[in-house]
Amino acid sequence: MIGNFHNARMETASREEIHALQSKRLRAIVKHVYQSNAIYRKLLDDHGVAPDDIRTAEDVVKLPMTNKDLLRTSYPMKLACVPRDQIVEMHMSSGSTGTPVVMPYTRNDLDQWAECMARCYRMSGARPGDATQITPLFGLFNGGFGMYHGARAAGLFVIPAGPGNTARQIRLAKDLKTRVFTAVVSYGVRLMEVLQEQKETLPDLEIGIFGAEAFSESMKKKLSQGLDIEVFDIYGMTESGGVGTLGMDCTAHDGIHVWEDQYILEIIDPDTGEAVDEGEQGELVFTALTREALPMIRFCTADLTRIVSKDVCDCGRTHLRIAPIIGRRDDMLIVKGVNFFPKQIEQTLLGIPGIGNNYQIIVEEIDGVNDVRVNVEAEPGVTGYMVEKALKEALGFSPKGDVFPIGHLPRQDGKAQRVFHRKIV
Ligand code: DLL
Repeated sequence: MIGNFHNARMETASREEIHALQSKRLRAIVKHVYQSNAIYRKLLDDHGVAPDDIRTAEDVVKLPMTNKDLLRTSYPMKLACVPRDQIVEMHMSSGSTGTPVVMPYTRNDLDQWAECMARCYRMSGARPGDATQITPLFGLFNGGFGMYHGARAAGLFVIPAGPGNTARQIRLAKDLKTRVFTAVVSYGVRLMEVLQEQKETLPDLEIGIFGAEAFSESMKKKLSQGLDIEVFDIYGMTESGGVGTLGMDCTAHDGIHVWEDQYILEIIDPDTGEAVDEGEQGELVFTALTREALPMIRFCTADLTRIVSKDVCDCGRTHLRIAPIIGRRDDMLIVKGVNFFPKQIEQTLLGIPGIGNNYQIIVEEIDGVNDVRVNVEAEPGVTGYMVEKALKEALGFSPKGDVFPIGHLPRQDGKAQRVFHRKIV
């Protein structure tokens, strides 16, 4: 299976070539951050490492790790590594708590983002001229603009729809013959639900590019069957430079290809900071090799995954593949001694016939002890007992299950909030 490429030479470069490029770029980026930013310089000095200590890609482990806190304490742009007049765009993630994270871009950074994102589009089978409906928010969230910059670079026909107004989205998709639909996962689900309610189909739609949220295999299957399209799992974050920068799965659907000429990837044990054995699950840490305005060095993402393979893929790409993101480290729930991620609940719920796509996980703390309640939408006939039984089989304990009619639970246009914490006194 030979895929569609945006940059065939780079996407199929030998691993030796990628390694040589990573080494060269790592040397350059470490010099860049050291020379241009006092906070980075102090971080490296305190860690006892100088730019000249960095020779090859493996030397990345000599560098200090960074995380969201560093970005927050240097709000808004104290960590920027270029003069202000070189900054041409910014995006921001607010997260659920605290100071937001601001990510500035130079012109070259926008090209870098567009390159990564264009590779993702072409990898999905999107071709120049394809009508591409972009539904993530165009704003501080990186989703809309990233998909836009990439679509321009890939020569696609951009429909900058933004989120919401699903009836209008359907009309646009029909009238303009949308072939590629991009969305945060839960908005893809919304589109499917409204089409089903209206007994409508979108015959021209062939490709769905979804991400930004935990994405279970059951949900991928449901979306691909419900919309009759091929579904892709796209990954990226504000700190890496936005959607698509960290890659997407290809038509072989055997892991997310991470653009290794642009990022060095490590998978670490979050407790010790040491590398896990290859193939083991851990926290993804990346170093941005080519960004100028604010390249993150050894950024601890809190996202958990594992390396699937470094072999050449059936699609011809040589860039390593990681498993779909399991969840964020801080999303892990511990209830009655059992550790689990919201995605496991989703996977289980979707296995129950008649169950809807919208659910809430309520973690109730009573006297310091956690209990969990799952609210889920379902067709008539599905009972709380059925939900509790399925969850007990999957998780080993039985959360309370409350079933609501389809359409009853609240929905959001952006990322869906799935987990709610309540303290009961
Ligand atoms: O969510 C970027 C994005 C936009 C990706 C649109 C895909 C589509 P942030 O708002 O900074 O950026 O959130 C980044 O979202 O650390 C993950 O925890 C989660 N995330 C992103 N993509 C996926 C995915 C965008 N494919 C955070 N699967 C990341 C699971 C994802 N989680």
